[in-house]
Amino acid sequence: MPQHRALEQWVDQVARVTRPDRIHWCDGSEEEHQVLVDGMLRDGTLVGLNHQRYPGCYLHRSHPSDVARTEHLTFICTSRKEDAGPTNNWMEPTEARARVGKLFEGSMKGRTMFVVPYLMGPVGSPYSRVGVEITDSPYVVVNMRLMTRMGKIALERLGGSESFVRGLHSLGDLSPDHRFILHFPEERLIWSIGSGYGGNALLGKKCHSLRIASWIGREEGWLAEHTLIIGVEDPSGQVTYMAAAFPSACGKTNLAMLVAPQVLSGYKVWTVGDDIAWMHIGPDGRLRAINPEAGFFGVVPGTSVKTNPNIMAAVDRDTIFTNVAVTPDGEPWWEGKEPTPPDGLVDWRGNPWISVEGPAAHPNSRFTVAARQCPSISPRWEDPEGVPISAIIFGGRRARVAPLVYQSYSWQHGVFVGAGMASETTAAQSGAVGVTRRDPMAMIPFCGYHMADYFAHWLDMGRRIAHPPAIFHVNWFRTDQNDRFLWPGFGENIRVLKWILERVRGQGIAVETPIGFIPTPDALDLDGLGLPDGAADELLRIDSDAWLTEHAEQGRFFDRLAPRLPVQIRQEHAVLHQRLSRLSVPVNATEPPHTP
Ligand code: SAT
Ligand code: MN
Repeated sequence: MPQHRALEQWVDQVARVTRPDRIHWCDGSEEEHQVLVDGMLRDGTLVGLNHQRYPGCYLHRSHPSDVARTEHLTFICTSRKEDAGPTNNWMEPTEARARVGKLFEGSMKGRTMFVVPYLMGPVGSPYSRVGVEITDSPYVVVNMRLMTRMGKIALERLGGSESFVRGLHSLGDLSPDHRFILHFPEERLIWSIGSGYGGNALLGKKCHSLRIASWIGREEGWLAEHTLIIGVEDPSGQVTYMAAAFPSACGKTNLAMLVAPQVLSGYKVWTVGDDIAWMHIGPDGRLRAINPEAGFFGVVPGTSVKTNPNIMAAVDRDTIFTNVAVTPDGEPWWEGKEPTPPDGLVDWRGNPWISVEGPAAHPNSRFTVAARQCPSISPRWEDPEGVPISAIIFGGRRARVAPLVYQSYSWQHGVFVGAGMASETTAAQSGAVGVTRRDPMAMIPFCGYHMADYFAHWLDMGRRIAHPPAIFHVNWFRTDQNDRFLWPGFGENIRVLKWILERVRGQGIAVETPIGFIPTPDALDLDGLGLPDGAADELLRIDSDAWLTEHAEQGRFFDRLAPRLPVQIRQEHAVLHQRLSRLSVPVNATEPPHTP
């Protein structure tokens, strides 16, 4: 199939080192998919599920030590250490090649090497990019087929160009001691060995579309962000597009597919993307977002017809489940699917489930499904020009500090709000769960360069966008004194989106506070929600002591980024401190300041 010299040379060179038994160039066809699936069913890599109820669905059980991204084994290999910055692990490129290159020697012996050309972004979009992943995992190939535009279509787009991201992946021996996920942004190169899981192995996703793309985006003047993209349709039929950044496993997929409750059924959310956005300044001076992905790799536990009916309707066919439990009828099962677990479950490791030993499905178990199967998919999700973004929303899990929603005063202040973000960790990354970590723009694990330069790039983008989006912060996870969530979340989040929509149109009541514009409790449409007395006030309360502590923690984080930290971030940080010692002043329907 290939007639591409640079690509062929690279494939030959990799084959000489990794020594596979066979090389297969993937075309992305249905026949190829079936052959791969049949092979994996034979060797146990995939387990068939109940094909009456779940046609075309399969289960994959990953190695029990390989169930999430391993950030401590993820490296940025820039020639200068300071370009990777203090928040990334760094390895010197020559050392990285020597150390990890050894692990690739003969790593594909006895296996097939798959060459997987893929396109990130809609076919025909000027913003889309080609990558090629070489992998010895057929599970990776079938996932890449769902998550990207894979095969022939990508080679056609590549044509004779040598400009593609190279990704080399091998399962190696799957041992965490021999696991490395390396990025060489200057060479547009990714090396990943020792993991078959999600973001470690599907190299088009976090490795290419965020770590490498963020580097390219800074060079070329665009943004590669860890954000969902939605269109919010109001009762008049007007659709306003928003991008929202949350750390992994904080509900991006659910927000991207939100279904409004009956009282607000005039509002509809259209899904453009659930995880990543590439945003360019369009000819119209607006920020235009495309979803580089073609599928969803979402967290399964907690998903039900109540929390996300759209994804439930999507994952009942042609879906790959990873690390879920199985019922005796061969149906996939996970915590939160139904209130009571059925008898006779087999757990994610493949053993009879014993509840005291932990959940039946792994907390980071995932579904992989084509985006087009989602009933809420936007008619414009493959618009080659992207959708115009009117609001950027940052968010995280904060039990106490952050209010339900607030709006920044300007682009610069909004960049500071994103830079000051923090969230409590989840099962999406290995390590302790529930620990607060600073996670600016939800990009800490995914920014391929120095975080201070990243803030500078955001500030610079603001100067260049004629009509910049307004910037907000939300927190669905605020709890009361008894650690109970104050906000019901899920479909009810439309109430917050509605206020955001009003604000970007210059409407919506807000009060000016030290941290930004906050809605008055009456400005939020809480009709029919039945929040307990005082809950709305508590959700919107700013606890100045907690904020002063937060301010100090932000300061310690910013200190780590000095001396590259942009002066504007320092200024905003200082101004926040001044404002925290002032009283709130009520204002009415203030036009949000749109100029940076
Ligand atoms: O495994 S992934 O990194 O792709 C999923 C996530 O953490 O968002
Ligand atoms: Mn993510």
